[in-house]
Amino acid sequence: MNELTFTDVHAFQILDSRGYPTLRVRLTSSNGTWETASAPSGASTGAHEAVELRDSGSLYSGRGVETAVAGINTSIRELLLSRTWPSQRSVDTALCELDGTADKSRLGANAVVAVSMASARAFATFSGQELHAWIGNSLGQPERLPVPHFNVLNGGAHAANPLAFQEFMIAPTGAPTLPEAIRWGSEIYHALGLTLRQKGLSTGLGDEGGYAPEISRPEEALELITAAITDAGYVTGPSGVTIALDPAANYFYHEGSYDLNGRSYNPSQLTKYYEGLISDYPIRSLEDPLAEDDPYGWPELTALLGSRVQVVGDDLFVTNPDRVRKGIQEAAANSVLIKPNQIGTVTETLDTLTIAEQGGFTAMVSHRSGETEDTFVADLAVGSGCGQLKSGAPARGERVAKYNRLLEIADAFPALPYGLVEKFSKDRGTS
Ligand code: 2PG
Ligand code: MG
Repeated sequence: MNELTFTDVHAFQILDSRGYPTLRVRLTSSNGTWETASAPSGASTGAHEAVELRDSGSLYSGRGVETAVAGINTSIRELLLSRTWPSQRSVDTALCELDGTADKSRLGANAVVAVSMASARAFATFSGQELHAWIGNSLGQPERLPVPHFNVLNGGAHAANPLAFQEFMIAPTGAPTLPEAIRWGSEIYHALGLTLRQKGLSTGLGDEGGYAPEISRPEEALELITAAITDAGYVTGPSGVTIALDPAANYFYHEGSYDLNGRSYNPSQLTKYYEGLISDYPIRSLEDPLAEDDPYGWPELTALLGSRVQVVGDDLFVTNPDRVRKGIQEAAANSVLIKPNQIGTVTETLDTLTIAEQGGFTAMVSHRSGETEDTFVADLAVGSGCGQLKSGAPARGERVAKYNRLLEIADAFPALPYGLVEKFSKDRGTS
C-alpha cells in the first residue's frame, strides 16, 4: 500500500512570536503517527500574497484565527479523511480545489499552509525519510546546508526606529562549515551589541531579533555592521562575511517615488543610490530594492546591478510560480525569496523552486517576521539545496529554532556540503 491514509486532523489557535494568534495543525496517519505544523505570519506582506483568514471582531483586536481553525476541523478534516492520498501533490491539489479561490482566501492561506506542511511531514515519515531528505528527493536535487543570513539590525515595518530599510543581514559565506557559520554570526551579533552599548545606542530588538537602534540612514547601519564584523575578528567579503539587505521598498514607496534619507528618489535615482552602497560596502544580495508595483524599475535595476549582486524578489514574486515565470522572462530580478505561506501549499512552493532553477535564478528560503517554533523552512532550505536561509538574528527562540535545526541536520549528516550555490543549477551535480 503506497498511499497515505489520515485518521484525524485537528487544529487549534496558538500565539506567534509577536503575541498574535496563529494556528497549529495536528495530522494523524493510519499507522498512528502524527505530525504538527504551525502557520507563520508576515508584517510587510506583498499585495499579491495568498490571504490569511482573520476573524475580525474584538477578540485579539480582530486578529483571531478561530474561523481558519474551524475550517480545518470541519471541511478540511472531512476532505482529508475521505480518501487515500498517493502524493503530497494530490493533497495540495485537493486543498486548492476545496478552497476554490486564486488567493486561498476562503479557507485562509494560514489554514492551508499548516495542513500542507503537516502533510509533507506525514509523507516524509511514511517514506521513512527526514523532511529535508524527502524534499530533496521530491525536487530531484542534491541537498546542501545553507549559508545562514542573520538579520542583525532591523528597521522598516519590523522596528519602531526611523530606519527605512527593513533588514541588514550578515552572511558568513566564507565559513568552512555550518557550525562555524553559526558561531561567526553569534559572535558578530554580540560584537554589534557591544558597539551599540558603547555608543549609547539602544540594544532593544526588532521583530526578527536584530537590534533596532535609533538611527535613520542605511550608511550608519552598514558602518556599524562592518565594524562589528572586524571587531569580532572576521574579514568582510566573499571569503569572510558578506552583507545582504532587504530594504523592503514597498514601505517607503509612495505615489511613484521613494522617500529615503529625507529626500525623494525615482527608481533610477534609487538604483544609483544602491550602486553606491554596493561599491562602498561588502553587499552581495539585495532583496525588494524596489516596490512590488514599480512597473519599470526592476529590469533596469537588474541590468545595472545584477552582475554584482543577487537581486531577490520577495513581495514582487510572493513565491508564486506564475509571477516567477514572468519575472524570469522579463529579467526583473535574478533570485526569488521562498516563503511557503505566501503561496499556501508545499507543492506550489516546490514548483516555484523548480521554475527558479530552470530559469537560472538563485533562491533563498525565508522565515516570516511573525514566527513560531516550527522549523519547516530549515528543512526546506537544506532539501532544496538552494544554499541560503534567512531566519532572523542568532537570538530569540523562534529564530534560533531554525538555526538549531540546521545544526541538528549538520550533526546527523556530516557529509552534506555547506555554502552558496552561485548559479542555482551550477555546482549541483557534484555535491
Ligand atoms: C521579508 C519578511 C521576512 P515579513 O520581508 O522578507 O523577513 O518579512 O514576514 O514581515 O514579510
Ligand atoms: Mg522581504
